Amino acid sequence: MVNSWWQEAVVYQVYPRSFQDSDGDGIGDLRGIENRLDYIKQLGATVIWLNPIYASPNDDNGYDISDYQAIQPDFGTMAAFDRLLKAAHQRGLKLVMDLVVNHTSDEHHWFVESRKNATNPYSDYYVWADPVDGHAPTDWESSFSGPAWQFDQARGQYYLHLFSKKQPDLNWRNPAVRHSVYDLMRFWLDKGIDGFRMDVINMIGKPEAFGPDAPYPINLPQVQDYLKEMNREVLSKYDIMTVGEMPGTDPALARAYTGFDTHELNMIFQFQHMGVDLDPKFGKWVHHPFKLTTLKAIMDRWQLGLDGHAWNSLYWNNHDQPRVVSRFGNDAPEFRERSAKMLGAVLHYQQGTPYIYQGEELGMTNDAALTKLSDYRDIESLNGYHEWVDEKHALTPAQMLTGLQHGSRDNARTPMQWDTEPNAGFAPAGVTPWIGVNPNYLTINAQQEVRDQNSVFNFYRQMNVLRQENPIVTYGDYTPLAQDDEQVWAYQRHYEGQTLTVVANWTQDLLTRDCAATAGELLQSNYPDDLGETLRPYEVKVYLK
Ligand code: TEU
Repeated sequence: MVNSWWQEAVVYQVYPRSFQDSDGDGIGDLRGIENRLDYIKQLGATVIWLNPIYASPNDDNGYDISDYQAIQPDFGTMAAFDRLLKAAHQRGLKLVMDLVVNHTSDEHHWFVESRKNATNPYSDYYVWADPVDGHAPTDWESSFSGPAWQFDQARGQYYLHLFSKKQPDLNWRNPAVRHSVYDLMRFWLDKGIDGFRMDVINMIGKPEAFGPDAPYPINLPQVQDYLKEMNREVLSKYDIMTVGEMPGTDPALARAYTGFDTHELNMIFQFQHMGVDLDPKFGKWVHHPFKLTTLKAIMDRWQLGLDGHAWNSLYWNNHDQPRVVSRFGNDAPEFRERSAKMLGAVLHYQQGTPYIYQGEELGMTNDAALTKLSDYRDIESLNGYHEWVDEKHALTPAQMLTGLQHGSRDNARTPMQWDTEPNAGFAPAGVTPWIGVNPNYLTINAQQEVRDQNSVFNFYRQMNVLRQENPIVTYGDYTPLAQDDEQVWAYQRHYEGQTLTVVANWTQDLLTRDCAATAGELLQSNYPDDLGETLRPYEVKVYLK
């Protein structure tokens, strides 16, 4: 165990487009974030992670970067960034940036040059391959529908894009690419930022040759070589935190990437728990029921598998996931607050660094007003509709629209709900935000929740206070209890003679369980009193002994 500041941190994720518009263009911006730093501080978060704020043609909301050393004009200027960083640091808040270097925008000058011919200095910066029998070299599909290869007339070759065709994959086999990336990392680190969240960083290793047997580029062994080199050349020179976004990774691999003695990254974002409700054929577009025991078993494996060796990142939500209270909780008015608090507690009392996605601390829900295709902005959602409805005719428009309501990333991207003013206080009255405001902002908003001692906000704030006061919350080990229980999630933590017990009812039913009997003093709960063995709907109880 290393006892580093990032293990004791609570991270608050800000999606800049949707956080706070300060200049009335309907798009959130850096000045808006600066104006809201005190709110984040009040919540008790210690680190802010910003989604990409770099220059981008916005095919994928900033995950397609055309200049890593410039600020997206919609968000402000470099001076505004420097001011934000300073203002955060003045409040004792650290700032972590998104690093998107599996791919760039096709409008990045590296790619503009690269596609001209095979002899220029950037020709080998991307993953180019010759056609095989007049076709793409492999049958890989892009994450945003359609083939992962795009034919380019000028070069007479295909380029690889694991995401949109405006996101060509960089060729990490080329040392010049790696050193260009290290340079841009130093640019930001030398400004004093406190770390990076690394986008799909386990996809940067590509096979040497492409053909029917080439392995899909995820977790190839080269990834670890590159990360070790990056650590040696850059990361190890700064006191920072790093978290790699790594779909398709299990605890054993996570230990390889983030083990305390590994010298690669500090943490990863794993995806196994986000897979529980995916349909085998249609993925996130068809609602798939899951069992609580499945979800618990996944989280137990991560808790037990990393304990003492590596460090978990704990998340239910981010800008790619539907809202957790609508997904794993219950967003009906009578259960929303209780279930949001229960979900928060079950996650935050596990071992690891918790990540709170903007609005999660308010119990913000999926947006029931996203009913027509034209309500959506997200490239994955729009392409998914065309793939499943227009091309494959596998889902009807109505089925797909229902799927989008449950699964679209736009559920997380509707504007932050600050108050009951028009546009929920996100943008001035009369302005049309880039994506619609969830109409439930009149009842779910920060202003009311900050004032109300029983709000979801104040429950999260209290969790953060209790974490600071009780090292067991950070460092305790994890023992699952009642693993076969389909309705209750219970576990214990142990640390220096103390025991912390969490018991949570995941249903809207009244249950009776005896595991709370000898658990000690009630540290936190989402009900005003303790009925002992009785568990009310979505009740969570946290005991300390
Ligand atoms: O996401 C990568 C990823 O694996 C998924 O979460 C993705 O959003 C999608 O659901 C795949 O089906 C990262 C970013 O978080 C995401 O916003 C970007 O769109 C993506 O990379 C490409 O940069």
